[in-house]
Amino acid sequence: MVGSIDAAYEIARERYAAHGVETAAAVAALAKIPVSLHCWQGDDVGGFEHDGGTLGGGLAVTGNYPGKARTPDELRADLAKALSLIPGRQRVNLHAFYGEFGGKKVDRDAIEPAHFAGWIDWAKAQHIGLDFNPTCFAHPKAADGFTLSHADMRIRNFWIEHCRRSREIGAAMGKALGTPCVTNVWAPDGYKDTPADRLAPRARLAAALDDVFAKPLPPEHVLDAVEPKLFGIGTESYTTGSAEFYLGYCITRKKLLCLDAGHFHPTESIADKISSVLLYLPEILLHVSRGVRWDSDHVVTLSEDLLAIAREIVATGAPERVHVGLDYFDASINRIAAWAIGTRNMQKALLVGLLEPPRIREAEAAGDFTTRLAFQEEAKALPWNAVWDFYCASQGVPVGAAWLDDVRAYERTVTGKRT
Ligand code: RNT
Ligand code: ZN
Repeated sequence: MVGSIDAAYEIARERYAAHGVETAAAVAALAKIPVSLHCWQGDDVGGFEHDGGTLGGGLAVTGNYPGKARTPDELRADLAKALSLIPGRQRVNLHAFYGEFGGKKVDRDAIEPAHFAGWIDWAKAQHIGLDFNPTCFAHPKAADGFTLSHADMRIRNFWIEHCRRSREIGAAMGKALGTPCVTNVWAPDGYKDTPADRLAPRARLAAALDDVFAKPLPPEHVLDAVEPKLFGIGTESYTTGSAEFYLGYCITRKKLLCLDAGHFHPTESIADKISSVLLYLPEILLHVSRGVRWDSDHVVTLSEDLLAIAREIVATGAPERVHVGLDYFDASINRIAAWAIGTRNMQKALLVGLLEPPRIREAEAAGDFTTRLAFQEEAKALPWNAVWDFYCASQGVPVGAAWLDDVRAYERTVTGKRT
């Protein structure tokens, strides 16, 4: 097996070299792009508050595949298993309701870094960074569909306090782990049907966010991001935090804009947005996902859209300005497989972008669009998969579909035994 991987790589290396592409440089660059694995794929966006609350916020997880994580230790073990199947060093993205509250009722406006000490210790041991999110859903005070833009000041203040504390927790994570924690605010706020006043909730949201971000925190520890969405289940007609709202907010307040691939019109891709927003913002966050009809959160596949997104990240020439996170939840398949499939696909797409023949750009610069198209199409059939297999082998992770055997073994001994 190793012999054939090396032999295939050698042929691929030569083919790419003929196109002016150095495969070793592409692999080295890929190893430097972390992907943040969203913890919520492991337990169907359940969290550990255990108050039996419903998800809400326009989010829905479908499927009843056995074996979801029920405790922080189970979720960490499952994440570690997933990370062992993925080449390179990644990150893990947590939500506030994954804190460890020791069986006590700790409301969202009372969370503290101490509730995440177990996660920080674990991340240290895994040599990975953490990212974070306030959880502005699955809570009685979010039940009527509004949080940070709620008309009732008391409810607004509750969520402002939650988001403030979330930033402090993010900063504590970033400080402890020596890598900035991207802390992303997404508020589900919106109306099912046509609003009479579209402006007032947006004015309240802007003011609430200004309160959330009032305290300066060191960017070496925490990076603030905010996430727009076009619509959700139950917020089909209006979301307070629309794309234009947050684009303006980010540019004027110097925040990271989070582009979620499933948060725009169904045929709209975020690939084309990356270069535009990076003209005005130093850094952005992506929630890589896959929209299917009304759902914005299917497992990421190696689609044309994903390839376009990854290609644009690379084409910026500064992939470190784009923080790559995943955001999907599928409860109908093995959840560890869902992580492995989506993350490996993200990486494959990045690799294809990194292996792009320079001839394509050169042709464009010369006004030769015939050659541009010809080589764009030729590039699709270059043997990037041999480079990918080589990368996996060199990182000591399963090559090809062999990762699924690991998932099945873990299923037999661990997740399949959960009831
Ligand atoms: C919801 C947003 C948000 C959530 C997670 C759980 O539409 O995409 O990012 O998916 O925070
Ligand atoms: Zn998202």
